Amino acid sequence: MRLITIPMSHYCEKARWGLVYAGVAYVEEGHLQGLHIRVARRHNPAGLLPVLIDGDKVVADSTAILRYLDGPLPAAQRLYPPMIADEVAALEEDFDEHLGVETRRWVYFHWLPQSGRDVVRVAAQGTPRWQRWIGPPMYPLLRVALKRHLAVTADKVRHGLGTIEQTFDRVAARLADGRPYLCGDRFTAADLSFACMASPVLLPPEYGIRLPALDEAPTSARADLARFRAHPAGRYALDLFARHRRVAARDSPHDPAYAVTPAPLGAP
Ligand SMILES: N[C@@H](CCC(=O)N[C@@H](CS)C(=O)NCC(=O)O)C(=O)O
Repeated sequence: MRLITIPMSHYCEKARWGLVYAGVAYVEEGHLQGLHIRVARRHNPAGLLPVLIDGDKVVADSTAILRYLDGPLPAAQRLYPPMIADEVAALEEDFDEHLGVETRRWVYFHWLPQSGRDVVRVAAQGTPRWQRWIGPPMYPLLRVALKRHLAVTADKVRHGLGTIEQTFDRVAARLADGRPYLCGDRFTAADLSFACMASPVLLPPEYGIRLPALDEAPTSARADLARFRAHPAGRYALDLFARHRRVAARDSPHDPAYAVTPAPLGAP
């Protein structure tokens, strides 16, 4: 299978995690944001990534990809267990459509003012050499385009922080009865999606590309990062990454010059 991504995207991380979880061999084809458009539109009229290509099948959207991969899995491993499928789907939809949109806006708000070299070094991991080369000089343009495209304004980010906090509080409240996972006693697409959609405000070390450590993050972002990491829901998401995000080293888009030590494999 081929997974076409914007490597930094948390929706693409969701698809990547799904592929590794399903034990499927795949090759990732990453594109720097802005330079993804032509290839994305070729497969998905909406121009959004991730897109999974399996022979002549084209599956666009991270949720559709997880569902596609889930079909053949043994019952005990399914991310959408039939008995609780509606509950899982409702949580996943909420995380994707609200939490994920606001964590993405938040991350761009803090990272876009950084230097093109620093941003592209992270964002262009796993992209073609020419994109890594052209990224820094085209960054001033990219910054303006992304800011406008994603409506990255101080007001919206302030409002979005409220959405992130409320979602984290709801997740913590769900877990407060001692259940091991959001929908009970097994790992589902709701957990996977929460961990991915929360990842921009947590920067988990097991993410599919190397994300900056706390002391490499912009100063303006550090207080929020520390607060979300310490929140019970943030700790939960970080723990999901540590225990459930298996690393497929061969297919990972890590740039060797910016490599991360793979996390130990956790039990599913
Ligand atoms: N609902 C979609 C959202 C995908 C999405 O928003 N992808 C972003 C990357 S974070 C993208 O492709 N943006 C490019 C664009 O808007 O042109 C999914 O779950 O796959």
